[in-house]
Amino acid sequence: MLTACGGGGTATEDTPETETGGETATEQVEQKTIRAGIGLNDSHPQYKGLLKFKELVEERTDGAIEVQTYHSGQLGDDRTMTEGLQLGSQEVTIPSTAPIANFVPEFSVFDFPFLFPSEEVADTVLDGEVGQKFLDMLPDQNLVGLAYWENGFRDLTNSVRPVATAEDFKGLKIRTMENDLHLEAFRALGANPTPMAFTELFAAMQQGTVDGQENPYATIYLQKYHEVQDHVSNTHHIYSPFVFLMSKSFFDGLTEEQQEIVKEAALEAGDYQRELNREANEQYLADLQEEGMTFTEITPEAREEMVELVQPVLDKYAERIGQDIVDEVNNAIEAAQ
Ligand code: TF8
Repeated sequence: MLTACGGGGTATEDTPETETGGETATEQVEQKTIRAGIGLNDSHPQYKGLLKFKELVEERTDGAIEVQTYHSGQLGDDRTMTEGLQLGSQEVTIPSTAPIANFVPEFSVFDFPFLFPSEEVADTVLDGEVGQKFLDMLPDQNLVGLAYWENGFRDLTNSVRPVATAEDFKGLKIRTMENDLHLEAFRALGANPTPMAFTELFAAMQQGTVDGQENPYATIYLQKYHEVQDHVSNTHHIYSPFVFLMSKSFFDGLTEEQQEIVKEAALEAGDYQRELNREANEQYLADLQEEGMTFTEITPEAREEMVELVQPVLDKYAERIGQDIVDEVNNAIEAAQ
């Protein structure tokens, strides 16, 4: 276990450069740089969590690992940044599970609509054995999953009409993440969905290419979607986890101690990020209404109808992903309640 007093001790230099000329016997710690990119902007808890990770890693490695942070999709969208990890053009990104499913299809199970009943249950399942089982599938893709962070419960916005029931989804052009399950679920609800990278979303709403989108309140508010959207409903249709990903080749090149440090820092920064995220999601619904958006509450009956409409899609994906692993997730969810 790691102690929290990273900065104070002696620098542990267990990778001496043995081939450097030899005039000086000074051991040199190889300087490493983590280029970490995320999709959301610098006011979002995702970025605040990343800054915490930077602080912890730099302090605990005595600066031997530097963390450079990039927000707002400066390094690309979730998919291209994840590819960047595989190619070695960046070392860290924190995508939603939906785009990760394009690399490891099993991850789609976390995006089953109405799967997680609460954030607390999600924490227990993701931080437990089942969550680890999914992280263990990542190295095959040259990715290492260090921790689950939180994007959160997704809620629908649009610029056409208030949405109270499945009926109201009819014909709405909704941007979805680039994930087949999302696409099919929105079709089943009667919407007309289009997959699109997050980085293109604001302009698409502004230009009317899409009528709406779905993301947690924090994203809706902090990305200023209220400037181009009129209506918000608490559909809470999907709980989106984030996964803290590191390039596997980079991770393998770290010393064992450094691997422990980055892993522990990702977990600790994740706790902090989840806390900020929950506060933000609570606070920003009121702010969205203050900005002039109408808010529509989804009744339990209306939500039940949505659950029924998406069920065939879930059955199809459970078969595709493997009923066993889907059952395992469902059992863990039940046990956590
Ligand atoms: C989406 C996701 C994104 C995040 C972030 C950009 O709608 O919810 O907000 O994955 O990395 O694309």
